[in-house]
Amino acid sequence: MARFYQSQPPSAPPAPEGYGWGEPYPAAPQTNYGGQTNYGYPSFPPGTPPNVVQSFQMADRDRSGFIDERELQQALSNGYQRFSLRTIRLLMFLFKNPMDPLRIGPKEFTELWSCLGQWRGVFERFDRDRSGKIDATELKDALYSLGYALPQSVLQVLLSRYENASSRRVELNFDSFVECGMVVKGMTDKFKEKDPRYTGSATISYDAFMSMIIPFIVQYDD
Ligand SMILES: [Ca+2]
Repeated sequence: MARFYQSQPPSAPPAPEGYGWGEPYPAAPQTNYGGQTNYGYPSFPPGTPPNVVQSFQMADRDRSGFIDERELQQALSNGYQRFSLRTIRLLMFLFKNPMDPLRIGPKEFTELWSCLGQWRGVFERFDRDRSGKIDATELKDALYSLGYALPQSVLQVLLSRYENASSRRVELNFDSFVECGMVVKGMTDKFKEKDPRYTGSATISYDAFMSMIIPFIVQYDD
């Protein structure tokens, strides 16, 4: 039986933890923000790069220590990349604090930022023709490098979302690439919960299946 994902990426290890996407960050932050409170904020994880702290604080206009989807969109757009609200909602859904599904705090924001940095690294590594976009072949290779061996038929369905009438060749900008990546990662992670030994198959009840998939589709299709 074909395995659609692997427990370990076959090649191309992910970018280092804490990579600040959009621009390089100093190898050793000059100030340790971990444990510090600014404006009564919940703490950032130790070693959080200063630009991550700054982006969060700039977006959190009401100084609540949490940011909502609009503020997250602003925080991530402070660089050069604007994310669609659709991608933002998907990111919120995947990185949410279980206690507060509509807002994220410093811890979730830092994890999200680090994850985006890794996906930015993958995007740039697999944009082999340097077009600034990821085509179908580049997407397939990129996902494979991360351990997601998707069947061609599934890839086609995934990409069909980004087709438009004027161009038959689908190319993804970073926003759409992240959206695709989060869908694949998020749904694979859900499946892995039911397949802890990574056999590639799982037995799942109807109720569990629906509970697993429906919240995801609602977010993604919003
Ligand atoms: Ca390309």
